Amino acid sequence: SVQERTYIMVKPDGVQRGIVGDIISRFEKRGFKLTALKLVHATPEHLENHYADLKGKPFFPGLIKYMASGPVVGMVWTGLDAVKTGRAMLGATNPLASAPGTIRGDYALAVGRNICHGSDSVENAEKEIKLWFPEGVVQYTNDNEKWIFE
Ligand code: DAT
Ligand code: MG
Repeated sequence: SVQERTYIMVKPDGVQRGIVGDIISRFEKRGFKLTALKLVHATPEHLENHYADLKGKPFFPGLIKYMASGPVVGMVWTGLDAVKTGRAMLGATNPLASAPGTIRGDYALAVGRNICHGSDSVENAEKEIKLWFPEGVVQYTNDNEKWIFE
């Protein structure tokens, strides 16, 4: 759908390394609409909720520690096929398998420091948006839409 939403989050390494602007810029230039944005130092409890599906994996404690090590930038982007296209823009989970031109393929080498999160399904996107933006997102119309969608 043209109004599909995805949750994109620059991880603490992406913030520290100054890649926030580039990631925002990629989604803007692709034609997605910025729908919510926040810089937050999340608690381990909040991050365990975000990554609840991965509880029990051997890397889970390290993942939570890394994600809680500094602020993250959470965003909601809206547009045609936002979840799938967002994942394509991110690249593979392991940056070594990410094509150059993708976010992870351009900026990362290690799976445990892959700089950016993106929702993997529409259902999970809506769950993540609720978790990170319980206050709701911003409703507005973007006048560019007639140049991006038929
Ligand atoms: P993705 O972030 O591509 O959706 P995921 O949801 O399977 O991947 O895992 C969440 C994060 O956990 C991932 O971005 C990095 C970390 N991770 C996944 N697999 C890992 C592994 N084998 N070793 C270390 N960290 C891992
Ligand atoms: Mg995932």
